Amino acid sequence: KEKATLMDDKAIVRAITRISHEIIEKNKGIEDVVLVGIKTRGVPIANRISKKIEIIEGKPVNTGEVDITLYRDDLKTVDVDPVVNGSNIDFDINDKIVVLVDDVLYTGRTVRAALDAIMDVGRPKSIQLAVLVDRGHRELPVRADYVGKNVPTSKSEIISVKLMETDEEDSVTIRE
Ligand code: 3GP
Ligand code: 5GP
Ligand code: MG
Repeated sequence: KEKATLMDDKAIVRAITRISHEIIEKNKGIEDVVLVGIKTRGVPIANRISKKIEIIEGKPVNTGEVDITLYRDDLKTVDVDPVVNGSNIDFDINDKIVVLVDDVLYTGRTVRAALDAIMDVGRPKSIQLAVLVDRGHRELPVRADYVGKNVPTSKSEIISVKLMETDEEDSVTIRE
């Protein structure tokens, strides 16, 4: 029941700043880089990375979103896979480096569904993954290229990610 703070507002800003620099470094610039946030909270994180990269590189980065519906309700653990509910990517992703962005990486099933959504839109050169929190327990061969914070969790723990854009505060907390 107790809540422990894993990241405060400053830690979230620093993690997003670092990830932005890592994306630029790994890809030797942002020439072919586009960002795609996974709804809900992957979207504001993608937008923040986008703004940060534009400040650092002086050039805008195309940023879109995909909506993956979790038919599986994790809090009740009904094993149904998440499916693509729609996407809003109004730019060309062919031969681009697509950086998928989400708040929490857990089993990897949401990311797998997001890969489907992206490959429906075009044929990127490559797809990378950025997450604010990796809580472990992967059920698929999915790993993140950029991680804000690695948080070993038990399956019964829940990570709460709050962002100004959706929750009027920036915080990452953990509770049982
Ligand atoms: P998000 O869409 O912003 O990522 O999964 C739906 C929402 O429920 C997610 O918001 C997520 O933040 C929240 N949530 C909290 N704990 C869990 C959990 O253990 N599993 C899943 N799937 N979602 C969780
Ligand atoms: P996965 O599909 O990898 O199991 O879960 C990833 C998605 O489920 C993320 O988009 C995230 O919203 C949600 N999720 C899974 N576990 C948690 C958690 O502990 N906290 C939060 N906030 N979201 C979670
Ligand atoms: Mg999410």
